[in-house]
Amino acid sequence: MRRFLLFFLLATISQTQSSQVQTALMANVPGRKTASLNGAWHIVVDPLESGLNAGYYLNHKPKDKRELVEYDFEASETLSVPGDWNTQKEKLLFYEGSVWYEKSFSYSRREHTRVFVYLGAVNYLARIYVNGEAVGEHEGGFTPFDFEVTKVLHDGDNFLVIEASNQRRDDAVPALHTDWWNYGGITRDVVLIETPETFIRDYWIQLAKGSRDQIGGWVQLDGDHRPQQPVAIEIPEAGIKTSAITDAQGRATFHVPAKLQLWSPQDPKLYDVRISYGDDVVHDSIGFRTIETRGPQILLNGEPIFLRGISLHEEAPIRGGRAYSVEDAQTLLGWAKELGCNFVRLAHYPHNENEIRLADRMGLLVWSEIPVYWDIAWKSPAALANARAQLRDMIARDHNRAAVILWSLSNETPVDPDRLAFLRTLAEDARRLDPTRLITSAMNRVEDDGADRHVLKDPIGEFLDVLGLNEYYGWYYGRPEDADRQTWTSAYDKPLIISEFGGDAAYGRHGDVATRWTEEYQASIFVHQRNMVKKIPHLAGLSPWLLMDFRSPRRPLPGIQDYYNRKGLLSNMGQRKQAFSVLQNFYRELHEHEPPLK
Ligand code: GCB
Repeated sequence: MRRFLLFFLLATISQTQSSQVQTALMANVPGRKTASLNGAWHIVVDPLESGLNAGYYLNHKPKDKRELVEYDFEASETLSVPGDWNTQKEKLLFYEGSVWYEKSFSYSRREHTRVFVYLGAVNYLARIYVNGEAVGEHEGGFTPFDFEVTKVLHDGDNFLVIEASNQRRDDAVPALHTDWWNYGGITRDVVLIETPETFIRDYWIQLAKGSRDQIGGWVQLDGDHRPQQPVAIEIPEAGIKTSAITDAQGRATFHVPAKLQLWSPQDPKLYDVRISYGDDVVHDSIGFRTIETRGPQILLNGEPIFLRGISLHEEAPIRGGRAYSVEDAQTLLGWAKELGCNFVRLAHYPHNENEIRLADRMGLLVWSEIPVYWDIAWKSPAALANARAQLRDMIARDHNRAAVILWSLSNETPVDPDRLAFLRTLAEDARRLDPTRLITSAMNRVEDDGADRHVLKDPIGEFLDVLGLNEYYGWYYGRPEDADRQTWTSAYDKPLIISEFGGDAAYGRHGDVATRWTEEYQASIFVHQRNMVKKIPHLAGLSPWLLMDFRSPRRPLPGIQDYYNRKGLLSNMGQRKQAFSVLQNFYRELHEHEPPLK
């Protein structure tokens, strides 16, 4: 036993030493030379996490008939990657714990190249091993990460083992309670990326802050030869061609005058942008627009805009489970368009990159959020470090997307000094990492100033640009018609978005407007919310709760919820409830009153 313990300790130490910590993300993976590792992976379900001690990552086969080895990936069942495990195998629907994934593949690296393994997302904790060597560990279920594997890859046969765990913890982000399914596993694409020895890791190419005719930005190289190197940026359609030299850290900054057709929901113009350093050439499709606030207004390209939005989870229509494909995103965002939206709130965590890129092409403005949801261990330095890393990576992945206008730091968090300090740190980070976009949070604590008068005074409002307010008149409190009498103001001269309202209805369940769970009741909530929000003086947008029904363990009511939150305007099978057309008509009305595009 002692000897075994010593072996285990040594194994753990050597793993930690060789393991990498995630640093700056690699931008624009779809625009690089990649080899997909998607498909069938062998799995071992490991509720007691014995695989770490037993060395599953070694993918060991018995040397002879005497040797005791108690796992065998090759003979084990498979799961499809990308995809959550909960909806692929019935026995795993409620599973929370560890699953080991294994994929064998053959690879031959070209000379003078480097190779990275890139994962779009693993929920929640991931430990990555290549050919039995630990290469890295990542925490956070919705942000991508990459690790270099150049030295551990063999020419020919290789294997990748990933331990994924969706065990909830009170110091994790999110912590123990959420109103969504804790879908576990490798939920987004896995690819190998081959790059030159020194290559373009990341770049920022957007309009310079406060300008509509200057592009400002930087290109970051990675590799031994990164200082004093020339990099070039070209936008052929706009006649732009410029170059810059990297500094000692490998970063080249540039500033260039540009006459551009600006991106907007009416005209989501994207330019082909070519970024090059020697033989390393990356193409991206980038839109250019400005976003700012003036008092209670949000200005897009200098003009006030009202955000006609809808909230949505990243849940697959019809098939169910975590959405991951472009087709999933097309269905979801297509419905948002049919509803008359120019805006989507992607709740409550960063969604797949393919969805943001589609929003860029479709002209949908995006609110993107990290899962600082309800109660978090506000005093825990580990929780703060984790939230900061998730914020950093959300911004890093999407900082060239014109569609994204709002970074959201949190949803419905309690008003308390520790939380204030926590969120202040996140706000400072967001401003430093991206001074061009707006910062928001969805809040739900208001003070009453007499009957039916509500004032949003949450102290985090001080450091946000846009205030999000979730309220559930007619569902969690009051009756739908009570909403008509409610007034909402805020203590800040800032734009206000009603970032959630709504109520549950099971598709096809009918009754009178006073009967809960019916389509009529839900539609009545939307009718009265419309009456109410029309009177809010600082209102800059809406993102009602929500586009489509989604799975939640908090919603067990048989025959109605069956473990789905039924606040969707569409059922999870894509059937429209009555409230869909109530909101659609309201958005048509609002659209007709919009000033014409200049
Ligand atoms: C909320 C939460 C959201 C829930 C929703 C509900 O306030 O922000 O995550 O799903 O209410 O249905 O209760």
